[in-house]
Amino acid sequence: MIKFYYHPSPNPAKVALFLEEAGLEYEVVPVDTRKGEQHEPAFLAINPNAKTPALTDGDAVLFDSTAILMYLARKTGKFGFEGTAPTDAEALSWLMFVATGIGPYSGQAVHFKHFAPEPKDYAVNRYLFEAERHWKLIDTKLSEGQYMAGDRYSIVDMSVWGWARAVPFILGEDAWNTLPNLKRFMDEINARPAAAAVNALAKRFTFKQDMDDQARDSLFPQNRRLAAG
Ligand SMILES: N[C@@H](CCC(=O)N[C@@H](CS)C(=O)NCC(=O)O)C(=O)O
Repeated sequence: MIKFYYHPSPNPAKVALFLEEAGLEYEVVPVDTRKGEQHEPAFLAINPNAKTPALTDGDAVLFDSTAILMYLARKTGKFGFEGTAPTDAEALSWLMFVATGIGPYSGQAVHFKHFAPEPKDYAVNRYLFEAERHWKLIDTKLSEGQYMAGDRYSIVDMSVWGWARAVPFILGEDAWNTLPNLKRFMDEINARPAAAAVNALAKRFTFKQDMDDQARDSLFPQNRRLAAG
């Protein structure tokens, strides 16, 4: 049976949506990253990068949400794009744009905006600027069709959905007013039973919420070097 290493944050959410949409059976293994469980040896044996999500399927061991989505699409024959048709090429580009643009830049925007110590104006401006630019590109793409790959619901949409749920936290509470096509897309996906199941999944577990010393040390271990002087 598939084992899904999960935390209720954007990258695992993409995978949770796939698992629910595809109706796959899976066992959830919660990884409480604010308690440092991502650094435990048993988890590092599955994901040496110490981040969620990860997934095992028999002997197959996967980490990185985009790799997992591509694997599951191949395994099930659902929600993927395998060929070299122009639409498949375009979908692949957008999938990687989410993996290498939306995720890392929005993640850093959140880090500097909400968690980094002062002075941070330069970093906040850089990452927020890029995150806003990236989300505008997604919004424009979604003005051209129902989904990221035209009229086909795919892993690109699941990838966008995982991160877009955090748009107000990333860009600000009024962000939906500036991204109407993304808002339309989110309303549509949020209405799907699979999205409701992902929301229910988060409620099955009690993950640490406090951003206290343990959480900061677990999520931002680089700060130990600053403290050491
Ligand atoms: N490229 C990776 C990034 C994974 C990632 O950053 N995961 C976050 C949650 S969205 C995490 O586990 N953070 C805990 C940490 O950084 O210690 C992916 O797409 O899976």
